[in-house]
Amino acid sequence: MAIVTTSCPHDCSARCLLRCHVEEGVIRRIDTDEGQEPQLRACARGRAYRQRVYHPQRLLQPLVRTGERGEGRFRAISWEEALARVAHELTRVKEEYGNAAIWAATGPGSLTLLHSTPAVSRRFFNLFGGATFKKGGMSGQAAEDASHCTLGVLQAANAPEDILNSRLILLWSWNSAEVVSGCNTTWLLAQGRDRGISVIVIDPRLTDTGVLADEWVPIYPGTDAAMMVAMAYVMLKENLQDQPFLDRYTLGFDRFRAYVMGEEDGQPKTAEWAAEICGVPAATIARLARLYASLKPAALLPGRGMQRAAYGEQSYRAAITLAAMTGNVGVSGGSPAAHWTPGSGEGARIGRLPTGTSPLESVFPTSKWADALLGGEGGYPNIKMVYSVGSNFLNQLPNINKGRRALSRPEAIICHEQFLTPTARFADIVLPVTTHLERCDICVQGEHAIFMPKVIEPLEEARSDLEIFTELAELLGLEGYNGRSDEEWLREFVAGREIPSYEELKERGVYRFQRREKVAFRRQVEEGEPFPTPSGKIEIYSQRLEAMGLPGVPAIPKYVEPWEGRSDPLTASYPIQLITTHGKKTANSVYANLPWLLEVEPHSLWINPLDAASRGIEAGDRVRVFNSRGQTVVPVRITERIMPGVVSLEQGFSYEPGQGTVDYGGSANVLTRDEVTRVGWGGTTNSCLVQVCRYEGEG
Ligand SMILES: Nc1nc2c(c(=O)[nH]1)N[C@H]1C(S)=C(S)[C@@H](COP(=O)(O)OP(=O)(O)OC[C@H]3O[C@@H](n4cnc5c(=O)[nH]c(N)nc54)[C@H](O)[C@@H]3O)O[C@H]1N2
Ligand SMILES: Nc1nc2c(c(=O)[nH]1)N[C@H]1C(S)=C(S)[C@@H](COP(=O)(O)OP(=O)(O)OC[C@H]3O[C@@H](n4cnc5c(=O)[nH]c(N)nc54)[C@H](O)[C@@H]3O)O[C@H]1N2
Ligand SMILES: [Mo]
Repeated sequence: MAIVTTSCPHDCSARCLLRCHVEEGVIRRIDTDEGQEPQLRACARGRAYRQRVYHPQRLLQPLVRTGERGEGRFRAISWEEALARVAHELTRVKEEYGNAAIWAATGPGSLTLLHSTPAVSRRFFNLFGGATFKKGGMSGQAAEDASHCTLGVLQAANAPEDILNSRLILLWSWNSAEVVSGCNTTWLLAQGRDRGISVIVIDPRLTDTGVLADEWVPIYPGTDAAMMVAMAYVMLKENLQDQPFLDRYTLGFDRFRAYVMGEEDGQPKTAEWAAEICGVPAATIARLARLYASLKPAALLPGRGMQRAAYGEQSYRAAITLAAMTGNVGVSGGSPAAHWTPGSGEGARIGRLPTGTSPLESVFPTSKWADALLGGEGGYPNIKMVYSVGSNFLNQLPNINKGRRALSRPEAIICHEQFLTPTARFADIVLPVTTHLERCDICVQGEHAIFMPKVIEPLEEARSDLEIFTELAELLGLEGYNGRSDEEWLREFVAGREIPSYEELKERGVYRFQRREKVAFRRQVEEGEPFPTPSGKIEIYSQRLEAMGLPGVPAIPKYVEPWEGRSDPLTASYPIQLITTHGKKTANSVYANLPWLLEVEPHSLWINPLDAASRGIEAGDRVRVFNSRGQTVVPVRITERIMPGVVSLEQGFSYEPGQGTVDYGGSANVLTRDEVTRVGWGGTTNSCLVQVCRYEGEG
């Protein structure tokens, strides 16, 4: 049996090592790195990949719709016919309505250097004369906007292993034991804990990361900025802040102080004030403030759940401010508390498929895609055709019931997919795509690159997105889309870069880059280099935000009361806050159909025993979770691992529509609101009120 090493291409923020045991062209088993530490050890999802490649529901032939949109009735057609139809529709819509009428719905299905779903589509549509793209991330948009206006960069963090130099780690909305963020983050965390570093988790749920920590601090969703501002109050009141650091490196701290002390609005932001809002006892807030200000160096590591919310910018701005107040920016063992995702910013070390530039600037906010298709509202481009590649937007973007209505509008919907996802079911033509195991590629993340050889031949008629667009480009007479073999591209990506040679990468399988800078902003703090902001300082007061003058976006970090939070009048009908999380069984909507992974933990709604009891909900029940936008029926898990007043549901599971607005698949987005954060149009799925009741069956 041959052992072939590769990795995964999906959107989970890690690139680990998979070892495929192949016999006569068939994968028999997949395991992972068992070598020297630090390993690139894969999770259960990667190791279960055999079940995904050979899944009985894999799409292996081009399909054309025969039933109504969404019904799921299709007939197989030849590639020749399928591509001719797609080319015809592209030409027709372009001629009748112009390129902006095409929504190129690209998603993160594959995030590698060559077969990248966003890159292959952008390259195609840029040659074709442009298309409309969605704008504003679901992932970390508000965090990025906050980091950019405060620190001048979209992302920044110390090297992952630097947490071992910390004395205190505050994992704020961060669940690295389940939500992957680099290969070894949790392994490092476990080592840190064993060395006696204090680890504290602040999260409405006791996650697996919380289980590993010394302390779990439950907090109401959307209220983190209130707690952080109160920590600042305690520090100022007791004179615990690092004033020399603030004087030297920050801008506008006095204005923040005036807000915190109540000089601005008459309300001192005391621990008691925050306790009312966030549900964390005042004594705990004060204790954490003293701890963070005294135990140094300390790393406040923010996750993204708290910013995928109304006014999500504020929690990150407040976190960065606390990091500055405690002098933890630019020091080993500290953390700037900025947005961070491993794997970005590494592009310069190795090439990738060039996308060219768009001849057209046409966008709408990601969460507003249904409004754009429904037309009228918002002045969005008038969409007549949807072309989806590596995206499951109907299931993954908010307000599925509105989305479903919107999908009756376009004249044509085309989808490249591996499975008949909720989105693909609405397509007119579905084109079957290979998995990464059936094509060759390279992936990069953080400090390493992994060569991804073709492990097996493509199953039946599946083709790569790149092949599909190459053929379409030929049919449409577009020149210059692709004149190279996959291997020629990969050679070009490696040539003249840090990796010595293509052959060496192929031979070794994994290449570890030289680590560049271990401590973010070290030069700014040690050598006096300016921060990359307009003032050269950490902008606690941001002139840029002031100039924008957006409602709910003050120029200094403040707690801004969220919509669909605990004080919203909507609580009269929908009294419970729903958070929809990323989980260990899935990478967004990928893997949600693998039986092996459901054995890890069944899909369920988490609810506190108090909330269950007051509703007559018992273990083993199914519940109906609902609000004005929709309802979903799911099994319940009654557990003290979630605080009262909050329920949680892992996102990614497939929409299975019943009558009206009901879903039986436990799909989170039948409930979520299609609203965006103010600065950069980020997702706000965690600002969502619901009611829960026992499911008694229909009728
Ligand atoms: N296994 C796995 N890994 C993944 C992914 C995946 O689907 N599966 N997805 C990848 C992608 S695309 C992304 S964008 C990232 C997402 O990474 P994150 O956004 O960080 O992940 P989430 O699970 O949404 O949120 C993290 C934690 O925040 C908590 N939380 C929610 N709301 C609040 C709040 O208001 N305050 C506080 N303090 N905590 C809150 C949640 O309970 C959760 O435990 O993960 C990446 N990694
Ligand atoms: N309620 C709620 N909703 C959320 C979130 C949340 O926290 N709460 N998180 C959001 C976040 S952060 C993200 S990033 C989005 C992600 O949501 P999407 O952008 O829709 O991405 P995925 O769910 O990763 O879906 C990728 C699709 O690509 C397909 N695919 C995989 N490989 C390939 C390939 O090589 N080619 C092609 N053509 N297709 C391929 C997969 O089968 C899958 O259907 O979800 C968002 N949705
Ligand atoms: Mo994401």
